[in-house]
Amino acid sequence: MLLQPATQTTPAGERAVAPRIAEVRTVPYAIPYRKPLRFASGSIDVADNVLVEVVTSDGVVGFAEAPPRPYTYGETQASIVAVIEKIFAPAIIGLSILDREAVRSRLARTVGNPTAKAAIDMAMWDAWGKTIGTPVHRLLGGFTDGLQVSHMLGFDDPDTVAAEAVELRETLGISSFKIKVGRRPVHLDVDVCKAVREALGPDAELYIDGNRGWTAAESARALRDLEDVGLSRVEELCPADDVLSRRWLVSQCPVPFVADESAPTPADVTREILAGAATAVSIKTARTGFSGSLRVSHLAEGLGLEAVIGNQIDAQVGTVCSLVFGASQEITSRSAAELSNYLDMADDLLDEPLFIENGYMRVPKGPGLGIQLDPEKVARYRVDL
Ligand code: MUC
Ligand code: MG
Repeated sequence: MLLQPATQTTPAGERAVAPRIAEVRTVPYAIPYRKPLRFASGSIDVADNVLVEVVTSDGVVGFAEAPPRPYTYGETQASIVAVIEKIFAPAIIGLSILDREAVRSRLARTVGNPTAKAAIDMAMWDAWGKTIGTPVHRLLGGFTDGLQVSHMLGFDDPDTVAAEAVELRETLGISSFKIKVGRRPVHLDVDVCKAVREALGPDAELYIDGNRGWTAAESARALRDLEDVGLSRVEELCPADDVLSRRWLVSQCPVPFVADESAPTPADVTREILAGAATAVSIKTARTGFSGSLRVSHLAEGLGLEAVIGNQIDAQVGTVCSLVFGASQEITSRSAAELSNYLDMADDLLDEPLFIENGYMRVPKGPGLGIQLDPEKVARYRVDL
């Protein structure tokens, strides 16, 4: 369905024309991981994501993707497709591509479904950037041209994890690593962290993420046992719902304690920080899009918190969204960003793969997100035909 463009009057009184949202398409696809990632709350063997395309009344196609994480947010590939097709698309078709806040408000009538909402938001930004020939990175703030990369290391034995870290440093120059811990005896994870530190030496940045897998007492023991490893921060070691014990843990934690899945929205961040349940935040564009991530990063800035660009185990489209956003803001550019887990996938959808040089990833230069899909790959990996 082609709609008439939305006619708006600019403050200067000129007539300006903004395209409307004509169609919202979903393309579920599946690409296996060469090396599955295992962590305390789940594991990933296949990227069963949903590509979301927002088509404007001018025929411009903006896109982004939604990665389902059932064990964290309750979304599945099928639920993302269904909520977009049945609820979200009908609620926003006909609005201007610039009506991002109105779209956000209409989607917010439905609780949950964070990655479905985020992908629509980011696809709208991509469509607008393409419409006016400008990179989204510049529309968001354009702070710097790229980010230092941090890699997430999943569960394995100490030697294997250490060898993976060494290889990534030697081949791509990555020197920041997040080690997954939790839900297994503390000493196993302590051994992994010590092996990685020993293999990389003192200059590498190491931090850990428990995905709520330990109790507060186990976490406190791990922090003591890891004192010599020199961690720069720790993330979600125990559940935020263990309200008093989490506060007890955070009050004795010698490094920033990152809220990730416990604080995906500005309201959650406010609650968790004021409750003493965290002292830093993870921002994931996969769940807050660009419009929500701006809110969280500005809130973090106002509160004086470290804000780290996290990885929802994104494929390359999602990785570019994290990169574009992270490099657009000063606060998120200060820390290495978790951008590299797409490396573990067997293939991807972009016509030109992303690359990391000297541990650094540069923002693509083209309009919108600055990337193109390879139509042959989209056709090969889509699972709905
Ligand atoms: C992380 O930082 O927790 C694991 C599950 C998920 O949703 O994100 C990842 C990484
Ligand atoms: Mg995390």
